Order: sequence, then C-alpha cells, then structure tokens
Amino acid sequence: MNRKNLDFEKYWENGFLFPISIFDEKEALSYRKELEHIEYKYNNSNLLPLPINTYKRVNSQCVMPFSCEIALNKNILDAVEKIIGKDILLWSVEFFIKEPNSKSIVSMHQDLTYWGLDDHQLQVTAWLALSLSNKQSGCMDFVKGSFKNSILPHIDTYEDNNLLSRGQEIEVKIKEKDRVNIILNPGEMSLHHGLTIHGSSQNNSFDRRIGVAIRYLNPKIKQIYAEKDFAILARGNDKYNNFIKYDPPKSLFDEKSLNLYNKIREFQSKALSRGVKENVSLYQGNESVY
Ligand SMILES: O=C(O)CCC(=O)C(=O)O
Repeated sequence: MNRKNLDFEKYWENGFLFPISIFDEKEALSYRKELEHIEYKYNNSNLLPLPINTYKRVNSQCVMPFSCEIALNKNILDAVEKIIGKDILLWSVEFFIKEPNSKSIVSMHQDLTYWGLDDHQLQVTAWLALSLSNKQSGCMDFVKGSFKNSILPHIDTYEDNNLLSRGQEIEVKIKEKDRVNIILNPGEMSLHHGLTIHGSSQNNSFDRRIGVAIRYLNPKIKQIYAEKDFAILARGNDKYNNFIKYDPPKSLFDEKSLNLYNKIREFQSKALSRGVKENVSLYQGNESVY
C-alpha cells in the first residue's frame, strides 16, 4: 500500500495495519544479503561470546549496524510516528527466521505479557518482510480487535519448535476463521499493537521466511519489571529519561557493543523471566540450519 493512503484509524479499530511499502524489492534483497553474509561468517563459529542466533533474535540493533539502519529508516519512523507520536525510542530489533520446510512456529500470544511496560498505548511493533511472507511460508496471523482486551492468561509450553523463548501461548482458543493472514512482499511491513493476539504457522515453502520485528516506544513509557532498561533515541526528544540511551553501533560486533549487549540482556532477562518456574535465559535462539 502506498504510504500516503494509509488509514491510521484502521490501526485503532483492528490493532494492526498492513501492508505498508517501505523498501523496493532490490533494497529488501540487499538487506537480506547483508544478514546472510553475517550468518555465513558467524554460524557455527567461535568468533562471538554468544551464539549468533542470540544476537539476531533480540537487540540486534545494539551490535549490528545494518539492523539499526533498517530500524531508523525514515519511512518506517514516519508510520510509527502516526501511532505513538513524534518522540520515538528504538527498543529492540528481532529477526524471526523460519527455514524452508521447517517446523518452527510462533504460538498465539500478546507481546505485552512479558515486557514489563506500564502503558500499553505507548508502543508499537513494525514487522518488516525481507522475503515473501504468505500462508505457505508461515506469515503472521493477527486477531482483529483483540488488542481491546487486557493481558489475557498465557502458559509456557517450552515447545522446541517455538521461536518464543518459553513457548508462551495464550490460554484462549483462537478459531481458524479469526486469524487474519498478514501477507507481505519483501520490503513491506505491518504495524501491530502489543496486545494484539498474534502468532504464525510453519514455513512450508522452499524459501526462508525472514521477518524483522522492530519495537518502538514513546519515551513516556516505563519499564516496571526490570531495574533498568535501554533504548536508542530514534526521533525527536526524550524528556523523561526512563530508559538509558545509547548510540547505534559503529561497526559489526565491536567490543563496546558486545559489552553493552550483555548488560542489556542481563536486565531484560529479569523482566522476561518474571513468573517463570524454570530458569530460562533471554533467547538463546533456535539452531538455524542456514
Ligand atoms: O515472526 C513471527 O512469526 C512472529 C513475530 C512476533 O511474534 C512479533 O513480532 O511480535
């Protein structure tokens, strides 16, 4: 959809908006190649303190300049501004990757269940496709209007094929007919509210399904589970200082960024593991076969 014709009222009716064109196919392919180049170099290597999947799966903006560059793209921020206002913090960039014909899924859930954020209206996720995301490749499914609920009960399933760290799943039966398939071409994105019930099925296609989930916050929002939290100022001003601000990384996996990554991980793990019976770490990441 042309960005000029976007009806943001629909976001507040449905809890999501799509498709929104951000990059042409060539630009999307070039970002995909950059990601795959990094994967090729670091998969199954001992070059990094943590597995490469961990860095891809959460806070990649802290250690990978190209991921931060995507998240600070003007077209994306213009759309995000319409939802949360002109002051914008970049909180996390997360790659959700499903290999061709693989069993990975994302169980139906509400994001805000785990994040420890106090004001549910002051955040939004942009999910950008770097490959075709359709029913066959396991696109995201959203439940219309579900964001009007509060946080609903969830259980931890710990299923191996679940891309979520604890296999978090909403304890509400979602009918197949209520799942809206969010079909996106490479370079298109959707926006969704953190209370929107969503998830995705297996990739039954011959290509990888690569999505970049980018979490944005209005600086007024507060982290209430963890003692400290961190963000990059993406646009405007932050007069609240509820988050410790840091700069985009200067180079790929530089020492300073890797140290900061660990610090952020330490604090965010506390928020994420709240109420967990088993001891889980923050996204070790499923093994990628790429
Ligand atoms: O990529 C997916 O299939 C799910 C992503 C997701 O749960 C999210 O962006 O909040």
